[in-house]
Amino acid sequence: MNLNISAWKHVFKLDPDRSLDESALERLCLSGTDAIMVGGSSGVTYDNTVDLMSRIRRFEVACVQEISTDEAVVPGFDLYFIPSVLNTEQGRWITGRHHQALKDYGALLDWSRVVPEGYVILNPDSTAARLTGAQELEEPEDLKAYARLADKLFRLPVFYVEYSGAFGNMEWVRQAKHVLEEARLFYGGGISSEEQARQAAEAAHTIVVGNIIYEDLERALSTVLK
Ligand code: 1GP
Repeated sequence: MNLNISAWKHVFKLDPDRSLDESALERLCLSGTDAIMVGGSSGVTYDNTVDLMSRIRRFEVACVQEISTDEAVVPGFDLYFIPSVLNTEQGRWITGRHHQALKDYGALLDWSRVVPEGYVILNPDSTAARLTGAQELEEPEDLKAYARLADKLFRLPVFYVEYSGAFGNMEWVRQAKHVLEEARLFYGGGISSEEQARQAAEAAHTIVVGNIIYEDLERALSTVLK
């Protein structure tokens, strides 16, 4: 198991609100991916998260939670990724909900397991964009500015470019990666073939594959590049 996120090239993101049979889960966990991330934008509960975590735990692969609601934080994951949305004016998605969660549980957290993420949500039709009021960017310079904001101003270890549900503009992603000095660029959104995985892997540090798992498992597995 590799918990050094700087070495991660590929992550499968599983949604606790969607069903996956045992053989599919086994193939994903044994695929050679660097980590299984558990999280989603809607329908995530404590119960469905515990259930999925315990099934993934039977395998050696790193198993991490991406927290979208503090009601579904489950002990026992290897790492906890905590997103803050950078391209919204709605403060609750930047620091508001985080503040409330830390007020309640801050003293109990194992900070060595926490990975803060700076999120930029670029597909306006995605659930995450609608939920958080993500603002559209006009040009790659906007994304580069957010990359610097995450890397240099806030010193976040992960800059996450999220196109959830659509394959994004890899030239924008590439340009954003080039301005990062410390942070790692995670790219997720619409990767549904080996070819797209190659393009995204060339533009980003780490690629995240979600939806296609539930649509075409073979194609999802082909995104783990050998
Ligand atoms: C979603 O970035 C991930 O949070 C992956 O996107 O579901 O479109 O693969 P897809």
